[in-house]
Amino acid sequence: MLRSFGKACQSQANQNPGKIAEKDKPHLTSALGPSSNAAMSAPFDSILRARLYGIVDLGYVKPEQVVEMTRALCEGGVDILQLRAKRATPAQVETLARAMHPVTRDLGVPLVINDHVEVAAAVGSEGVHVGQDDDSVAKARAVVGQGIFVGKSTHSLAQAEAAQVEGADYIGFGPLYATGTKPDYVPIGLQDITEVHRRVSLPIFCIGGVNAARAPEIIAAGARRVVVVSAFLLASDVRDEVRRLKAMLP
Ligand code: TZP
Ligand code: MG
Repeated sequence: MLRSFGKACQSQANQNPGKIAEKDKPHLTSALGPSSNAAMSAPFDSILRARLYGIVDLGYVKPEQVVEMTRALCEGGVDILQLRAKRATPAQVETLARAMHPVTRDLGVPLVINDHVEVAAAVGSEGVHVGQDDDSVAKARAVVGQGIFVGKSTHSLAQAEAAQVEGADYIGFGPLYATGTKPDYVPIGLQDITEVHRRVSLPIFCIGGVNAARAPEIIAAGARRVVVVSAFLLASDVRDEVRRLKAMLP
């Protein structure tokens, strides 16, 4: 059955910015101020429903395998799919995105472009994802417009709160464990997962070293949504692995 990308005003976003402790208040401010966040950056239906986020990472997948991997991940049941190609040029990312998009669209899975906001705008992907060192959420949104959701990587409670104030539609939170997919980052462990859900009302996707063996402890620590990269891309049967992990999520 096809899933839709329907967009709806959501009621969860930033209902209580006062929850943020004074001492932890981020230095980032959106042009419109934190209180306008909920009205201006309502996340989309598809993100609110999403539990399992896959990434086609060109560190693991050859360009000629991208379309088949996209199909396998989507048919297995990922709810969102990102294209991440750290060493590719914008033109190469755009070519890959244009190859993936008909597949993701047919299967009702929102496509997110990592880093390249201009590519997301050109291709008309459903989302774009920025990191701490990339464009701000406001700048990304200025490029892609209001119709494309903007996600942000966060690596601490303070960054997660800042991303919410900044107007992100969802956040990644991690890496939970050390991972070869993002080797330069210190793992943050599981101990802040419950607290980040208390402080941040956006959809939170826990990321970094997530696999089926670890899923029970990650879920027990409070995670409701996860991102899985290498455990899917290196699986002998990608569809089966996606189904297996999805069945474990709450
Ligand atoms: N951001 C934080 S960890 C990570 C990213 C992109 C990589 C996660 O990959 P894996 O293979 O699931 O550990
Ligand atoms: Mg980035």
